[in-house]
Amino acid sequence: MNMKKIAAEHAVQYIEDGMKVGLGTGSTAYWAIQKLGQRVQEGLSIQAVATSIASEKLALELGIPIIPFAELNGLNVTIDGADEVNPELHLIKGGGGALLREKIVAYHSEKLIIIADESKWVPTLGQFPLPVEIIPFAVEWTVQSLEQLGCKVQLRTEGEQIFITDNQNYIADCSFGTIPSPLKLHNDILSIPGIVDNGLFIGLADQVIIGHKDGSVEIM
Ligand code: ABF
Repeated sequence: MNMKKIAAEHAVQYIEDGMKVGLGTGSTAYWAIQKLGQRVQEGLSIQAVATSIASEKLALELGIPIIPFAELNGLNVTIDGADEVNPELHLIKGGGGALLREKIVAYHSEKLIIIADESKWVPTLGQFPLPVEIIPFAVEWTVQSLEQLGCKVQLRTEGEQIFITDNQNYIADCSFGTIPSPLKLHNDILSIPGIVDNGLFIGLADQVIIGHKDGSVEIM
């Protein structure tokens, strides 16, 4: 059973004619975009924005209309993946490198539906290294400031090169091991100059759909 696909296809059932929809990024959101594309080809009428260049490209290939942000006053719903989800529905996102666009789009959505396989459900956030988007200027100092918050920092690479986000920034992957106070950490990180945003999504998710090995979905 493809747990990501099951969760994604369940979420797409909630999309109705006329909705303004945010398209997530990653291998789970991929299945949601595929299913939405199929529904659009069958006659569903939606307007969409994407959280990454990759998702926008996929959506356009499938015939999903991508609308300029200036022409939309917010969104009805966004469907996106996550790297970790805790029982309060706080999230770690950004493993795919798109956390900033994902957070902007989530913030402007009436509803954020998170889709994930069962491995993403955790009692406490932090096992997954927290992605932090940082600007390249004085990156060494920004990394030092992050380390002072008690994590080990790895600047993300892609092959031999430093990974560059869609916004021309870097990603620092910060291993905390455990994050007992996500809101405090979120605010502490954002107080460091040079940091654009981080992958903690606090109070943004409205619903989480988990796909299980046996083919069932669980809705939180
Ligand atoms: C995006 O894709 C990210 O925020 C998250 O990092 C990632 C989830 O990965 P996947 O769906 O590929 O498992 O939603």
